[in-house]
Amino acid sequence: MKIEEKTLLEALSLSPRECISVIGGGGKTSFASYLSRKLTSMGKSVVFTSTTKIFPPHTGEKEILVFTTESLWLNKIDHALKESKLVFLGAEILSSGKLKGLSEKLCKDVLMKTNTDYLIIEADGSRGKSIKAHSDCEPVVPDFTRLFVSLIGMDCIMKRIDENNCHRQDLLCSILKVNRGDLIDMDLIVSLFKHKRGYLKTLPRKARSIVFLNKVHTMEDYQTAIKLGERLLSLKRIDSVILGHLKPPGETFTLLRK
Ligand SMILES: Nc1nc2c(ncn2[C@@H]2O[C@H](COP(=O)(O)OP(=O)(O)O)[C@@H](O)[C@H]2O)c(=O)[nH]1
Ligand SMILES: [Mg+2]
Repeated sequence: MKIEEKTLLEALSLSPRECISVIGGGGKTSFASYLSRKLTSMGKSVVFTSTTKIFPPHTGEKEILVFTTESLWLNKIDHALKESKLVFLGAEILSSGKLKGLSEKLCKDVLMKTNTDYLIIEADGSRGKSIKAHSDCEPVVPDFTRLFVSLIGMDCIMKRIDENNCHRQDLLCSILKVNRGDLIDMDLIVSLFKHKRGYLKTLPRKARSIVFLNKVHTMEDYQTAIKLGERLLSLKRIDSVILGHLKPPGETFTLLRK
C-alpha cells in the first residue's frame, strides 16, 4: 500500500468533463461543496445537483440556482456558468425547503448539452448520520458516472448502532445480520462494502471507486482510518481511499493506493 499526502484534486485525478457521484454519509454535501470550491478556483465550471432530495448547500461560493422546471433550463445553465463558475441545479423547491433532485436522464442532458466541466451528484440521503444502509431504490447513481465516491464519517466507528449515528439502522441490521446496539467496528464497515446490497451495489462498471473517510481529526482517528483504509483497499472494487476532514476544510488529505 502506498501512503501519500495530496490535495483533494491531486488525490482524485479527474479527467475532463466527468460526472462524480457521491454516496454514503457523514460528509457528502461537505465533500461536494469542497470539491466544487477547489474546481471553480482553478477556473473550472461545476454543476452540483442531486438525484434525491437535499437542502440547498452553502458552498461558500457565489452559486446560482437553476431549476429544471424553468423553460430553457439547459441554456440558463450555460448563461449562469458565464457569471459564476458554480451552478446548483434542482427540479423544484419542496415545501420542506429541500430541493427535489433530477432524474438520471436529466443529469445526462446536463453533461451532454451544457458547457459545464464537471457534474457532481449527491446520490442519496443520510439525515446527517455518518453511516447508512441503502433501501432498494437508492442510491441513484447514473451509469455514466466516472468517479464514484463513498463517504463514511469516522466518528461512527466503535459507536453502537443507534439512531444517532446510523441512518436506516433496522435495514442495516437486517442486511448485515447484526443487532441494534452492536458495535460499528471495522468488520462491520468492511462487510457493508462487500455486501451485494451494500455501498457498492450501484457502482457503475466503468467508474473509478474511491472511499473518503471523513472526520479524521486526531492522531488516533488517523491511525484507525489507516487500518480501515488498508482493509477496504484489499477489496477489488475499491481503487483508493482518502482520509481527512472537510470541516474545517483540510488543505491536504492522505491518499492510500494499492
Ligand atoms: N467533525 C466534523 N464534522 C463534519 C466534517 N464534515 C462534515 N461534518 C458535519 O457532519 C454532518 C454531515 O455532513 P454533510 O456534509 O451534511 O453530510 P451528508 O449528510 O452526507 O451530506 C454535518 O453536521 C457537518 O457539519 C468533518 O470533517 N468533521
Ligand atoms: Mg447532504
